[in-house]
Amino acid sequence: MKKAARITITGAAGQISYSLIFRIASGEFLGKDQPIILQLLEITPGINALSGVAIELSDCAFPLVKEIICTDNVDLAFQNSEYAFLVGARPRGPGMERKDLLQANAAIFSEQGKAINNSASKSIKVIVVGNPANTNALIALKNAPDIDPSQFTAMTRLDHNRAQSQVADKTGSPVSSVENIIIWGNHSATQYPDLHHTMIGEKSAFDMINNDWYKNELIPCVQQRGAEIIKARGASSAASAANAAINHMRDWALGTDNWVSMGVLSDGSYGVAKDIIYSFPCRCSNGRWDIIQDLALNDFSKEKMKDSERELLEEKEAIRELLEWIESPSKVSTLSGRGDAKHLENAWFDAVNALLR
Ligand code: NAX
Repeated sequence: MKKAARITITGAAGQISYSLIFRIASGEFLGKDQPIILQLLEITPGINALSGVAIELSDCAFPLVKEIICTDNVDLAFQNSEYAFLVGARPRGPGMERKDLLQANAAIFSEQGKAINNSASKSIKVIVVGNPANTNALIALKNAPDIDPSQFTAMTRLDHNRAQSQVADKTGSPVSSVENIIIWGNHSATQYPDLHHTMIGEKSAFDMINNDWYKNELIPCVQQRGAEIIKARGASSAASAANAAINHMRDWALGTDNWVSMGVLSDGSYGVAKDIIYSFPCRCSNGRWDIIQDLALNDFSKEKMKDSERELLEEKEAIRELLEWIESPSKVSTLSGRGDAKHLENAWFDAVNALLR
């Protein structure tokens, strides 16, 4: 019998998790022979609802589930964790601008990044689902200096799957025959679904679709798909988001021959600014991802990729003070003339609170 793998899921009483947890528990993530321990995190007001999820999990009698930990303690949730699905996030409230949302989430993902650094396995693999996912992932990784930054990723796989499915429908092809889809950039309306390298069986996608459909229907459809679901369902995408999170983590952990889109820390590939979490085409093997290199880009693609890069740089600017604080907290202590740990911690919370105001 294999040793049980520890899997953390945050926002565990929310709607995405309600689909995600049960599929992970049934073995769809790591396989039917891999026992697991579920470490489920909620905020304190969500703990009661989470206990209901735990009861249902127990009632499923999943053979692979060895233990279920339900907690509002961040360190406990990440204790020795090997895989983390960061789903919980602060939703946009009435009158909240994107900047407010970024800053509110910065506080959450800073705390979780620190807990991962202090408590998790050093080989942990992290996917950030909670929005704004790319910038939340950046904040988490900056708060975890002892963990390799490549172990923090953001989810754009749902966008990738949406594009793949649309192309299959349009061309009447099996979805599995549509390969080499790319989502570049941010998980937002500036993301760029790129079909220029997409193959359908032996054919290039552009032999079967026309440019007009691609530019005027496919791209806006994928960019706006979340809003379309909210309008139809009265709630945001949940089952498809959970499915994409499993696809992303399974391919990363177990490997795949397919191209997959993942938000990862930019190393400057394709001229994208370094040090933002940007979605690139990746290949996964041996538990790591690599950006697929040397793809030709036309002017249309370059322009769309820049638009999304610009938005991510703006998001980064909105949380710049927090990032500067993380990178050189000593400046804060020097300025305030207070150097001990408690004062540093207080200064951190002051900085977060100042930004939240
Ligand atoms: P829900 O509001 O149903 O659930 C979120 C849960 O997170 C709640 O139970 C809440 O109590 C909990 N939570 C909030 N702050 C927390 C914290 N600090 N620690 C632990 N738990 C916390 O939202 P749901 O529909 O599940 O969506 C979750 C997130 O996924 C949202 O931010 C949403 O925008 C994002 N999405 C991201 C997608 C992507 O492709 N990257 C697509 C789907 C989804 O829109």
